[in-house]
Amino acid sequence: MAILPILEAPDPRLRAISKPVDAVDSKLRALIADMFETMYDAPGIGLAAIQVGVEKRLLLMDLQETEDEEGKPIRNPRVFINPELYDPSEEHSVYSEGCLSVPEQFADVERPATIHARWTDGDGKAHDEKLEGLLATCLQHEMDHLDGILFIDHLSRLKREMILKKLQKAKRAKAA
Ligand code: GNR
Ligand code: NI
Repeated sequence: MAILPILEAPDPRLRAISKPVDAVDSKLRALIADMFETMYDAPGIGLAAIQVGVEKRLLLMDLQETEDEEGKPIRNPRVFINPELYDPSEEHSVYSEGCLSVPEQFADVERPATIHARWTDGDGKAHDEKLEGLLATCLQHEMDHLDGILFIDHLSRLKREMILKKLQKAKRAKAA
C-alpha cells in the first residue's frame, strides 16, 4: 500500500475526461487500496482517480459520519466504478465544499439536493440508488472530477480567481 501524491489546481491533468474502467482486476484493486490510504491520510471524504493522476472513471467515498462509543469514526468505505447520474431533483441545496486538489479553500456550491446514480462497486456488484444529503453532494463533486470539472468552476469568475490566487500564494510561501 502507498500514499499517492494528490494533483493540485491549476494542474492541467485535473482537466482530463476520465475513461471507463473495463475490468475490475488485481491491478485496479491495488489502485483502490492505495487511493483509500491516500484519502484517509489526507484526510478527505472522497477521492477521484484523476486526483492521483489516473484517468479512470473510478472514485471513492467515506463520509465518516458514524462514530463508535469512544467517538472514533466507523469506516464506511464505498467504491464507485463507471458511475452515472440521472434524474437530479429540481430542489437544490447549498454546501460549503472543499477539495483535496484545491487545498484549504472552501466555498458554497449549489447542486441538486437528490440524485439517482448507477454504478459498479469494488466487488463488481451493480447498484441503482437514490442519494440525498452529503452523499448526493459529494458524489456530484466526485463525478465532476471524472469530467475535468472542479468545484471552483461552479463559482463566479471573481471568486474562482480569488481562490486560484490564494493557492498560488500558498504554494510560493511553501517553496520559499
Ligand atoms: O474531503 C472532501 N470534502 C468535501 C466537502 C464538501 C464537498 C465535497 C467534498 S469532497 C473532498 C475530497 C475531494 O476533493 N474529493 O474530490
Ligand atoms: Ni475534489
